[in-house]
Amino acid sequence: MKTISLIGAPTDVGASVKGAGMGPDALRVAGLVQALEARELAVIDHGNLHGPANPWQAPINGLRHLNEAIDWNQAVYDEVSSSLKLGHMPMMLGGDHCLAIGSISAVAKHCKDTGKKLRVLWFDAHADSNLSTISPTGNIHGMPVACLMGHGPEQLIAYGGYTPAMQPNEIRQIGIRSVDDGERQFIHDMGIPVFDMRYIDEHGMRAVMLKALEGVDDNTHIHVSFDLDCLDPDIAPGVGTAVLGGPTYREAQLCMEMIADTGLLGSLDIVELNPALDLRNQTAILAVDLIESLFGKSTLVRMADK
Ligand code: 5AB
Ligand code: MN
Ligand code: MN
Ligand code: MN
Repeated sequence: MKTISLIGAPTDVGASVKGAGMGPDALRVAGLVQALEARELAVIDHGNLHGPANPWQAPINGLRHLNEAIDWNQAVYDEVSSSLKLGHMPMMLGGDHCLAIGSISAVAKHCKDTGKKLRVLWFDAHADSNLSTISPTGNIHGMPVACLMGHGPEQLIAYGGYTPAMQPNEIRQIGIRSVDDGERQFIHDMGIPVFDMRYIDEHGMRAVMLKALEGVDDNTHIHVSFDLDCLDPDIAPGVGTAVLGGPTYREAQLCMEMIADTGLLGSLDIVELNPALDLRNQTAILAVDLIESLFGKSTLVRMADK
């Protein structure tokens, strides 16, 4: 039986909208543990990590709350690493998306140590590829992809003891529709593969996921970093930085189902849920619904083979 470690990281130090710190508990209230147990998974809920409070300060040298982000990511790195060492599947419950620096650094180190190939599937409305010099906000939740690729403050780029944690060819970004000018250049220069909303509109989600999963094999560890603002705000209003025009309910389900079919999911982040902006916890409930599909709950009724 597969064992899932739930790791709550209740902070919004990387954002400028308050509330993401309540994400882990809203997911628990929405029935996350029970839903996973119903999938015949063993669940260990490690509760919530502890870290510095949000000092709510303006950015300094283009970075808001750097020291707090360093500490939170160290806590996430340590907990995700120990979960992986035990052979469990870590599920990091954010919290804002800056926490993916710690979680993916731990996953990348694990892959390096065990000789696995890494494939990160980054679902997001945003590219999260800002640098302190180009970010319009200084918010570190807009910078995790750049940090993981070795571009960022030195304390955020080498949790595993080396940098970069990840190469551009190890990530696929899906659902992107809000990119800052500086980020556009960075993504281009780095060669990060992006399936933006226009690409999804033109080719369809099935084609996108087939491409995003191209090249994975039995030795691949898939990490899903799910920023809930990837989803259309009509179905997922409980996020701090909503952007019109995201994937529909069915498109999102299809993504989860196609990942489940690979059997290669190794770790997961669920981030950017903001219960203070949600309506009757609907975004958390939707997240749990999608997670069920990611773990193989399928509505598929097979057509009789002819
Ligand atoms: B999220 C913005 N690009 O850098 C910035 O929610 C938004 O983790 C970042 O994707 C959104 O502040 C970060 C304007
Ligand atoms: Mn994000
Ligand atoms: Mn986002
Ligand atoms: Mn956001």
